[in-house]
Amino acid sequence: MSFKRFTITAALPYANGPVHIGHLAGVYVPADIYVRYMRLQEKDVLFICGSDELGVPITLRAKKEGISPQDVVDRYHAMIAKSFEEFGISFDHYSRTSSPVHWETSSEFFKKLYQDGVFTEESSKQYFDEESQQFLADRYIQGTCPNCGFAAAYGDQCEHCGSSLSPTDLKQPKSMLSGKPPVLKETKHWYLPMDQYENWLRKYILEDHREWKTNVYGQCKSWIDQGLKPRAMTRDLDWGVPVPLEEAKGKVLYVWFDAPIGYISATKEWAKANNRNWEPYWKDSDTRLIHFIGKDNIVFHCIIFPVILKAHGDYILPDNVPANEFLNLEGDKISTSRNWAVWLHEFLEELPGKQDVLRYVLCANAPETKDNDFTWKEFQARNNNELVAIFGNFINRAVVLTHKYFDGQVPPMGKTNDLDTEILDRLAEYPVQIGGSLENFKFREALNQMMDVARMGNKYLADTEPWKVIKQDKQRVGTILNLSLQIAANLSILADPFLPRTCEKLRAILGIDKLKWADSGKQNLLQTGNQLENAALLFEKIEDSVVEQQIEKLKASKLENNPDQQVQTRPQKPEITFDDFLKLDIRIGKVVSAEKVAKSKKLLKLVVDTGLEERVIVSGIAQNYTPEQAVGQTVTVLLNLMPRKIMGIESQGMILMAEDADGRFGFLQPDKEVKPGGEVS
Ligand code: B3M
Ligand code: ZN
Repeated sequence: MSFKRFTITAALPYANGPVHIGHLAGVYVPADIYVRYMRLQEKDVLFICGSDELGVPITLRAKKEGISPQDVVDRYHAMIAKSFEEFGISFDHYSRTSSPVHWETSSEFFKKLYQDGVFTEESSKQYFDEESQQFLADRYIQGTCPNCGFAAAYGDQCEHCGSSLSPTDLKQPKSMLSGKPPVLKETKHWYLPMDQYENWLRKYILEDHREWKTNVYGQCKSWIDQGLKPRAMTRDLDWGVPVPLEEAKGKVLYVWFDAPIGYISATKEWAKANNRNWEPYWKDSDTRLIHFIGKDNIVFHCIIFPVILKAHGDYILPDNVPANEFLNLEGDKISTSRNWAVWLHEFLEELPGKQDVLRYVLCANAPETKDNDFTWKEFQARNNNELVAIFGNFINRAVVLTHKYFDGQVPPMGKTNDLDTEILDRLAEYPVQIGGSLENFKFREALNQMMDVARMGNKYLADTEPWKVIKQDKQRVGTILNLSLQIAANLSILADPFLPRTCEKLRAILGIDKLKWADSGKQNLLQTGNQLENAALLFEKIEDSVVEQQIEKLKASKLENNPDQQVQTRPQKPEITFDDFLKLDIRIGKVVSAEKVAKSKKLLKLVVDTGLEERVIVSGIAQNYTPEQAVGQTVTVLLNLMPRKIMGIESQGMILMAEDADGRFGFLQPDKEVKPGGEVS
């Protein structure tokens, strides 16, 4: 089937934190590459996204930071939108689910389904906090895990043993709002009867969309084969779109009901701002709807949202959902709470101008079929060995030689030999190959093919050696350079979806406007006599010190965010012998001076009088003590801990701190004065 227009969506990121490289690699870079490619093909394509600003994830963050949910979403929406813009993620519209159009649209959607009798109504007993007079979301209940005995498991999951739970599975449940045991109370909700759509889903996905990526198809199949259960589309919560029913006062739409509808609301906003009609993009059967998402969102986009759309009846269905797996960081799962991430706003500050490098590395190593790992060493290697040594080097040589021998003017293409013809034939094939890979969502493969064009150019220059030929045959050199520059002009099209900023620079150097995909493969993109600008370096080498600094920063984050410190009433560690204990040299010390560690929120650099000498110790207490408050404090020091480098500073020992389950945090101090050097035993 040939489609007339394309509605491309990228998952709406929760506005409860900034975005990191995992988001970019999994969703936004592939979506943007695809969209840019479609635009180069002059397709009617609409690229939609926005911030997901409702639901429990937002209220949890607000509670943690002690601010209102509105403040949370205002802060992070602005931050996220800016990061996307900086990385060239070229949305036609970036909206937010707190927008009035969205509230109206999702509310109308619910009403229509309700009026058509789609929902089933069910009452069930759920945990209620009598003190704060509200029902508790799963994440607001903590208790003891029935499987492993961990005391701080959540109502939906135990983060200690990983098992997924229901709130009523927890032993000794406690409300996180009041700290009191919650009571079970009857509440009514509106359910989407997923079970009734099982056969329809089997046909829609398992029969009609066998072409979906195997990871996506497999997950859908296993969900369907397990048997689908009705799912509540409403929640007892005070942050969300109110359920538009008299009898549902105080309830809101489930965030996974309203969020995908956010794509539609955003389309309406875009249409209004651009004087266009939104409806064809969602209702005409010749529109192709594609959702770019991460693997944790597959069930919502492939199963629940399509059921909602189908139940409504007026809408087209997703035609493909090219979900990616996850990106890990330096061998560990990316985690917001442990601050184990490369945050985009920090990357922009610390590695300015390197947006395309990150886009490149994340695409080259995208978690398309399995989880992948991002390492700073690989980032450096791909920049230096690929972008600098292949892409940048080829362009630079072609342009510099043209300046040297032809005053920067494109020389005429003379008679071609067999090698030239072979190169030109190959050049003509690349757009088809690359386009084919892109259309199949094989972005890594497409990137590699694009780089093959640059590799071919480099090899051509190495084989033809214009710097030698110039001595006897300037005309031949003209042909070689013309051909090389035509390859460069082709790259300005073929690389554009991947490296948009670089291609803008490249076009400026070549003195050409943005071309179309249909132009690529041709050998006459540059006119003879066309004046080139001076060669500007497209990429620069990244030194060891730059990536080492990033690695150090991550190491420091690991030390600061030792998960053991965050766990409440952690079970006892394995027994040790008395001799083990005697190995520890613990003494009383006094803080002589203190200062903040640059680029760290949590670290202070302390100089401590240990009775033996004054030592530098780096300690993760900056969020609890200012340097002024730390100076003069009596502290307990583990003296004989092997020195470690933290953020480039050698730390000689460790200050022992006490922290309880409520987050109270303080120095360990003797109740009578003990002088520095006093031993703890
Ligand atoms: N905000 C979940 C996530 O960020 C969710 C996606 C919504 S897409 C409609 O993983
Ligand atoms: Zn457990």
